[in-house]
Amino acid sequence: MTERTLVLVKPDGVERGLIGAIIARIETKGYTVERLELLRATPEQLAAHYAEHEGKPFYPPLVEFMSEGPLVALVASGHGVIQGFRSLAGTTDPTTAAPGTIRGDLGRDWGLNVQKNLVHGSDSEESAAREIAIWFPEG
Ligand code: RTP
Ligand code: MG
Repeated sequence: MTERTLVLVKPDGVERGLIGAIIARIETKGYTVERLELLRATPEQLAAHYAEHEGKPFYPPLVEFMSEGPLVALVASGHGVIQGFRSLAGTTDPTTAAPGTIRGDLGRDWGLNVQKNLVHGSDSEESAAREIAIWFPEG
């Protein structure tokens, strides 16, 4: 069965005009974009999406950052896309994310108390199913 993952181009990526560059990396890797929407996250969506991080010091600034402008939610598909997109995205901190990755090539430290790191990708099949339902509730 073809795997699906939930990708977010976070508000920093939209603001910097990197939607196209990020989607191009997904497509040139060979994955298929199945759903795509530019939207403003609701507090309910962010609380559900980041439930695992509630209570951590970076949670309040993270939710604030994710609310500050529109983001792109998309579903990408292909064999191995969950791990494949995480690999394309690079590690969480853009300062040290490997060159060649989205975060490593396009991101950096902006001196803020949250890591503005351009993208999110689901980290497991369970997360992907849960997160796709949050951002594409109509199915
Ligand atoms: P994501 O969930 O967004 O794909 O990123 P991730 O798995 O690499 O990182 P995770 O640990 O799940 O953290 C979620 C997001 O929170 C922000 N963060 N900031 N110490 C910090 O400043 C800090 N730690 C995490 C990042 O935006 C991270 O992507
Ligand atoms: Mg994560």
